[in-house]
Amino acid sequence: MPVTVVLAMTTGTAILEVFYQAAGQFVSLAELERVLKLPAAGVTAELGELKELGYKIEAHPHLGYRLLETPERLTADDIKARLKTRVIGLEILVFDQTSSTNDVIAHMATSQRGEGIVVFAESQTKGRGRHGRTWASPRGKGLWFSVLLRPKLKPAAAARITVAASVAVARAVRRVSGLDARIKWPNDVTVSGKKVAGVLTELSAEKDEILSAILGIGINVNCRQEDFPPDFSKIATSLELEAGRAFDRVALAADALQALDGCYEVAQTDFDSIVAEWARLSTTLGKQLVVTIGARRVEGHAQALDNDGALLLRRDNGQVERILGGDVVVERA
Ligand code: BT5
Repeated sequence: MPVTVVLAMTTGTAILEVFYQAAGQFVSLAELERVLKLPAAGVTAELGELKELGYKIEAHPHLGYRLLETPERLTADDIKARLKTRVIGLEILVFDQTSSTNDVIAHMATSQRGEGIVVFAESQTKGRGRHGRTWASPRGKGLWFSVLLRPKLKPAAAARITVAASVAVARAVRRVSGLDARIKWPNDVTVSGKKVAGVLTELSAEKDEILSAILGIGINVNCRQEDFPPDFSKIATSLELEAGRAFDRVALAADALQALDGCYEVAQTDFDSIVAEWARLSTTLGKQLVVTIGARRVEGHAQALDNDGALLLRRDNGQVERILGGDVVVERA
């Protein structure tokens, strides 16, 4: 039986939640005392801690307090304060540095821990992509995180998770930045044809059951060209490079987790609607593709995604091939 642990909200989360709900307006000391269940001295001590973390809070003798500015720093309290999710992000951890956030979650997955825990890292020393490729994770410039999932899906349908996550990331990037984020099958989110985010789903399955799915997501937020290896200029980009301005990573993290929470649920119950959104955002669908799967090369027309999240490729001889994973080498109209 999976165990779900519902954690109590920390005071930091609660106080920020009050400020976000107030949307820039003043909140009285009495209201803060009531919500936080703390005496005035306790409230001011909490406010002092937030200020030390870089939050700019204005104090007014009659009106109370209001939040003016948040720091450029990922904290679990702040991300949680902005979330209203069902599963994802019930517990959030932020590490300064780790090998790979997928490894941290893999370690947790072996226990009976319930799904939804999210681990972020400001930097990864061994960030990875698929097939052992390296994922560049410059410190403080992006969102590098992993989520523990225990989907009620057959292992054969695990690709649904990657599809749902790509849709969620594209949706969040579009909403927060206004950029025209698209999805390149199977796991890239792109802007202007360059990769702005990648998804890595790692599965642990037994017989016909998924024990855990570790969903790793990397989003290049405020990376500059010099933060990437030199050979990335043609393949990789970031929200800042595309929009010409920096973005609030905490806001994007919360938006991405919120979108993920919705897409993850729908992926298990009504995958067709995820596929419909994927199709609207896809750069792959309807194109003539060359896909490499290990040493194999398959050429054909990208027709659709099936119910398991596999790509249906119609070859020149009319045969339709189901493809799970692989790399698209060329996309032609
Ligand atoms: C991916 O693999 O796109 C999956 C990336 C998942 C990264 C997250 S970060 C949090 C979690 N922890 C991890 O260790 N991983 C996950 P793939 O499709 O194989 O693409 C890898 C290729 O993308 C590399 O070979 C590079 O060419 C390119 N690449 C590497 N770093 C990049 C970056 N930051 N932005 C854009 N492209 C990158």
